[in-house]
Amino acid sequence: MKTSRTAVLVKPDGLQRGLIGEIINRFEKKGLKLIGLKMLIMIDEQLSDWYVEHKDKSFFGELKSFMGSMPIVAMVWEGIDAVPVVRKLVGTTLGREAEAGSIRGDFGMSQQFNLIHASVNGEEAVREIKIIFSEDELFNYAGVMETVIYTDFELNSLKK
Ligand code: FUP
Repeated sequence: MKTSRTAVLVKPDGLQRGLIGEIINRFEKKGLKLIGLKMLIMIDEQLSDWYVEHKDKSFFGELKSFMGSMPIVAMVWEGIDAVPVVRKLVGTTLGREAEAGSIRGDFGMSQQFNLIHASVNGEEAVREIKIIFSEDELFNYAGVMETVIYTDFELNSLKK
């Protein structure tokens, strides 16, 4: 068991669809802890960095211009296994095929307009968080609900 941080973006379509509150609500209710939150328009340099793994793909330019066309809401969530937990809540890339109950499965139909981004693994999360947040924009605070979200055993294993 390991606590981890993961980066989430509510994309321009998620903003326009009025899903910011719904998305935050789902993560909060799951028991994840919000440690960073920011609204911004990502600049081209940030987007080229963010999507570097797709730089040779045909959709790269279109994806970047879509993502930079409007403000997005960036968040950092923390919890035990936060990266895979959040990926599961988000659902698979193509909205039409995403699992019912997931964010993309419940609210999306498209591949590019898939509402939300979530880090794919721990390394990517660290890399992505740095693109948008400085260390002093991330908050370390005691979550009073943690003792009912996790058992003592789980909480103690985090301290080891
Ligand atoms: P995901 O990790 O589920 O966000 O998806 P990917 O890393 O595979 O894709 C990154 C983004 O590129 C997705 F949000 C949607 C977009 N995309 C397209 O626009 N067209 C494609 O053919 C594939 C992905």
